[in-house]
Amino acid sequence: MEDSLFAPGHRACAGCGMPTAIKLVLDAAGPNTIVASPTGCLEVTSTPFPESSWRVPWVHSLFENAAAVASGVEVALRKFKKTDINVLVIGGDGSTFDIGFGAISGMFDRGHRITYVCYDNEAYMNTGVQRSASTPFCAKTTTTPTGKMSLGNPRPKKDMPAIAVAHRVPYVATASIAYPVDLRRKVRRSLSADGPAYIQVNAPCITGWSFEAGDAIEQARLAVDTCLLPLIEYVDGVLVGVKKVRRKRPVEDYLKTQGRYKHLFKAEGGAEVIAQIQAMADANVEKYGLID
Ligand SMILES: Cc1ncc(C[n+]2csc(CCOP(=O)(O)OP(=O)(O)O)c2C)c(N)n1
Ligand SMILES: [Mg+2]
Repeated sequence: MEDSLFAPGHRACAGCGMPTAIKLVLDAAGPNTIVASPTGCLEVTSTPFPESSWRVPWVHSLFENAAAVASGVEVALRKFKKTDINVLVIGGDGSTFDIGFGAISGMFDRGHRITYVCYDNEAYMNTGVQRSASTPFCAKTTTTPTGKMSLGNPRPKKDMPAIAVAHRVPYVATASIAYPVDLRRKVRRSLSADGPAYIQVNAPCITGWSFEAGDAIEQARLAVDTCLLPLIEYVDGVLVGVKKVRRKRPVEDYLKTQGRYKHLFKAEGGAEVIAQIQAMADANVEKYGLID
């Protein structure tokens, strides 16, 4: 990884899935790339002053406006006829699903040639594992604690890819660090789209999800193999790509390996919740044709 555009020496937790996602995205985009990132784990761990892991030009925005900052960069490049430079936003789920959502919607609507990559660790990790709209149903976070009164997050995960498709942008995809060839291909394809693109990369968080050290890739693979994370691809609003699941695994295989779901195997009502989560996975199979 010495020649990676995302240099080693960053301060992400040992075993974090995010740096792998960032390396794969930058590898695919290449050196002719400018990145804007909102506040979050990526920003704080990759740029402890005066050091930086970024080997491409990188700008830190506010939490809520990375898509607006990138929009300005893209317009300036177009004005100067520098149309061979990729403009990326790489941000967490908190800024993508919640706090920067308005700026993203505007970026999509104005039609900028920008690929927006969300590294999705399913909570506000940098500030201490608070729930975001990306947090899955009944996962434990510090703002959705578990106990007699609660089995964790009461809401299902917001369907951001569907919201991106609803903006009629030319390219939308989900991706996984467990499928690097697929991920890199999707980034390249997004960059040749004639307009905004959205790619959501599942990025397991060892601290917030609480799994065995060294298991980030395995966690990412289990999310796909249980059908909780469909790997899908839309071009001009049409579903053109679905990664088929050869051997579907029960959701318990995923849930039981993570501390954030531990309560479901002990508390009253936990079995019903697991059945509900299984039904969500089964609905994905139906909706996207995940199994041949
Ligand atoms: C407007 C605003 N609200 C809240 C914060 C505090 N804050 C900084 S990072 C962060 C969490 C980021 O979550 P996410 O985008 O999911 O990235 P992660 O840390 O999980 O990688 C929060 C709440 C902020 N910087 N600005
Ligand atoms: Mg997050």
